Amino acid sequence: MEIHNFANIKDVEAELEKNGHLEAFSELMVHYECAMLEVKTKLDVLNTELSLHSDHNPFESIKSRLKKPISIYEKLNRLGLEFTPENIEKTLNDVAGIRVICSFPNDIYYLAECIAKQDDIKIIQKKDYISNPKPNGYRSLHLIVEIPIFLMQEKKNMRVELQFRTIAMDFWATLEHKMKYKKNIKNPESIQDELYYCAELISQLDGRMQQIRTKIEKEDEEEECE
Ligand code: 0O2
Repeated sequence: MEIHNFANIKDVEAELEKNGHLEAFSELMVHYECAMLEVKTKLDVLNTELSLHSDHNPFESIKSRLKKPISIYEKLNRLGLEFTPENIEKTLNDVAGIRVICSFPNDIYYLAECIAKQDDIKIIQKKDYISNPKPNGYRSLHLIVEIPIFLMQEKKNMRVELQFRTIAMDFWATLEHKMKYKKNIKNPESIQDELYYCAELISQLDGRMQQIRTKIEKEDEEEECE
């Protein structure tokens, strides 16, 4: 298979055009966009409904993104696969991605449970990097979900990657991601150790914030009973 170093989106489009895949690729991207919208709406509905029953929203913000064509190409390339719409759909789970930033760790599991219970959603994969953090300290809950989208002529199941994190986990992951690309680091081991240490501190903070919130909720419940 030919390996290209695409400089920009125009090069990727030219490659797809050359192989007669551009139209199917564009259509597939629209389908992923629709699936992302469906999942995002479900989360917004849950957030609105849950805020009725408690004094805070379970999530602070949602970010969604479609994987860039160049990143899709590179991932297929790493897997030794050709850049075709069929391979994208068959192999990749993270073309459509949603990141949900929650206030407290318990909100993450509660929201994920609410999503998993919905009967038009199928959980394809669950990776709990909160209970089992990555060796570098990375924490988040990852779900791959399958959701139907209703198009003019057909109903189609699409996969979307969902990442749930607390504000604190997102703070760490965002900065770590930025620093990952820094080349020529003089002492990589000690940097890794430092980042791991920060991840542990952040996890302790999340735990303490959760304890404070649970305490406040208990006090509120006791007051209501009086
Ligand atoms: P981007 O730009 O965020 O999309 P797979 O996707 O299954 O082939 P993997 O590594 O098994 O690959 O998937 P996993 O573990 O579910 O992680 C995928 C995504 O989680 C990454 O996407 C990151 O967004 C995030 N992630 C995983 N590990 C780390 C980490 O150590 N640090 C940070 N900051 N983020 C992490 P991409 O495609 O790498 O990037």
